Amino acid sequence: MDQDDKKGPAPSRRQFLTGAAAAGAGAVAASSSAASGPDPLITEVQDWASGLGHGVDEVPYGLPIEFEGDVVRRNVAWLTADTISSINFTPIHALDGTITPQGCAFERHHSGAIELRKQDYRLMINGLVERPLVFTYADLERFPRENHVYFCECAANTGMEWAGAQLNGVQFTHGMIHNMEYTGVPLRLLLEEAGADLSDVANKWIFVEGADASSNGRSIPMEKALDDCLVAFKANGEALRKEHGYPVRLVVPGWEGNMWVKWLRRIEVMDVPVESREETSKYTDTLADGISRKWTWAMDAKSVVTSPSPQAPISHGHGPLVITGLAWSGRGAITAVDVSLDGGKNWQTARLAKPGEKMALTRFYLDIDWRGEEMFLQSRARDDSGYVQPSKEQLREVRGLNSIYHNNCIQTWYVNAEGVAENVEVS
Ligand SMILES: Nc1nc2c(c(=O)[nH]1)N[C@H]1C(S)=C(S)[C@@H](COP(=O)(O)O)O[C@H]1N2
Ligand SMILES: [Mo]
Repeated sequence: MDQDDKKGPAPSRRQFLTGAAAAGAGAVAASSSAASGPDPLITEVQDWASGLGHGVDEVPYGLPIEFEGDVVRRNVAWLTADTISSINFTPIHALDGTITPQGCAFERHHSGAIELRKQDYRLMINGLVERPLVFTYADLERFPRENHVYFCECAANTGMEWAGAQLNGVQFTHGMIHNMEYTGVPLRLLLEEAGADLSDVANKWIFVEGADASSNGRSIPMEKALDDCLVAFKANGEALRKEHGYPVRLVVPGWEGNMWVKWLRRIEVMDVPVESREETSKYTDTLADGISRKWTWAMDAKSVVTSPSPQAPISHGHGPLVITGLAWSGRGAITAVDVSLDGGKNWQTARLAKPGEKMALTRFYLDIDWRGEEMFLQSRARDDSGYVQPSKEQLREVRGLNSIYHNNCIQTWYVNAEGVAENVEVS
């Protein structure tokens, strides 16, 4: 549709689609005009129709087509001193559905992504066990396995936004998240195999370590370990990528990404938590009074509009607009997502692509007719524990301004009359 459209009466969606088709133009191409004559893309034989394409085997393992070359992980250079202990971000503004392809799923490592061959892989379970055991990769493959889709969110996701709107792109504000289908062995089965002491489970812990130099050691309550943790070796059907912990990583559904130890090498059964660096000085929230809150494991319900957003402006002019985004909760399943076009004054219920699944990303859509009005776009997630995603103000009332981690507040994008979006804060 072109700008003249503003003046006339709004066509219905049906008229609009047939009208555009009759004109031989792309249904929502703002630049097309019926007056410009026949479209050579339709009336003339193109190269791709007059020659042959690639044969099979041209690319034994396919990569995205070159035209999608901007759908890549990106980092923010000033955030960390180097790329070895650093983070990059998933291009969630350019993805749809819920599954994150491994190749563009964010990476976070403390001492770089290591190369560990399956045949060199060992997993030790020791401590309060009847039989300390070492599993090889081949051993793990002989246990009954399960498939589950879960999100993994770094506790630092959205952390740069506490004090005010900062990074102008949903990839950077919310891209420390990915969502994959994992194949793995329930950790419970391996703990049972080693004869872990399961008396007084409420006071038992495991301490998990990776094989990389940082080791990223974390304490996990035994109840969680027995409940739903997976020792995973496949993601989205294929081997884990090196950067996601090849050949084996721990999956800790709904809980902060730091606990999802990659290159998993040792699990010690204990009756106390270790209180390691990663769970004290890091990944801990300092409250307004300067006191740090101990243990914040589950990632509270959160959502964000991924398009339109600063990296995904509205480029098609007035008329039908698909507003879309992601919602998730570390405490269960998303039951609903509300979307506001006016900074939280009025809310509409979005359409969920599928019913929310436990501790997995949920895709939502709101289909509107956009007439060029300015918008303050927000989304608000609700989960099956009854929790409602808080505004930034509400979160600050409870947590103050000293926090970095675990920021699950409502995000606002200002969209102007041209469809350009910007990260802003409304209060
Ligand atoms: N061994 C090991 N495991 C690790 C880390 C690490 O540096 N080393 N980083 C952790 C952090 S902070 C996060 S957020 C997740 C990130 O997983 P990803 O790199 O697959 O996205 O891995 C966690 N597991
Ligand atoms: Mo993290």
